[in-house]
Amino acid sequence: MTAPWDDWNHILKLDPDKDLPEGITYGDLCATGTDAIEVGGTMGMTEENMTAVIEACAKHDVPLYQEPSNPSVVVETDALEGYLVPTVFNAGSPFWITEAHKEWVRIEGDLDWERTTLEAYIVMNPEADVATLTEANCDLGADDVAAYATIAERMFGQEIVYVEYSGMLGDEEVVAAAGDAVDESTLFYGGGIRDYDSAYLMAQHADVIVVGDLAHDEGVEAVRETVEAANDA
Ligand code: 1GP
Repeated sequence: MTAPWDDWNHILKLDPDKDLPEGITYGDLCATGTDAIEVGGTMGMTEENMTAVIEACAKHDVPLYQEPSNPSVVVETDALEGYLVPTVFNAGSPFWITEAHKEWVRIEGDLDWERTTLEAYIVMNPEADVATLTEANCDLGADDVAAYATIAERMFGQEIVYVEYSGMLGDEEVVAAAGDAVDESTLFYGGGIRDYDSAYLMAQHADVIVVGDLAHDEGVEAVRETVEAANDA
């Protein structure tokens, strides 16, 4: 069985709580050559702002996924290819490992399982909102991260392992160790990719690089460069 992300190199993650640069539209960002758009963020998420971005991107020809940060912001729409749902392996609070997910199922009953896939996050930037919120233990060496990646794949059967440095460029040694550790899982890397070189560096170790803030800070050309690097690596 192949999954869509087996063929991806690049994801553009759009944060509904952040503006786009002046003169840039969601359509422009969808046309950067990225393999998929993920709509998600940590702070300020609502069903309304999620829906607005999903609707704006749905008009364009690019696979569209929601990354819901908690059950109350899930948008049910056929415009989405699916839901990529974080579970934070190194969270200090169990809410972000399984409890949020339990609440989602308790409230909704059966989910759309065919379109719902977990992302096994390893959160590495202690300054990032996601680290604070989930009380993540970011004091991890490359060996810890590799071991988390291994248990995600081998013990927990995760299709996607996500090394998350949101807001800063990661330690190459750590990302390389995660890349070496996974065999069948797809390794996502996100954090601090700002240009061709940083994208190329991380794309050498990860299967898929995730670019976030750059789209909100710089716009289309900068994102396009990262797509090119992801495809070159
Ligand atoms: C955030 O991994 C993504 O969830 C991307 O990080 O915003 O730092 O690019 P940046």
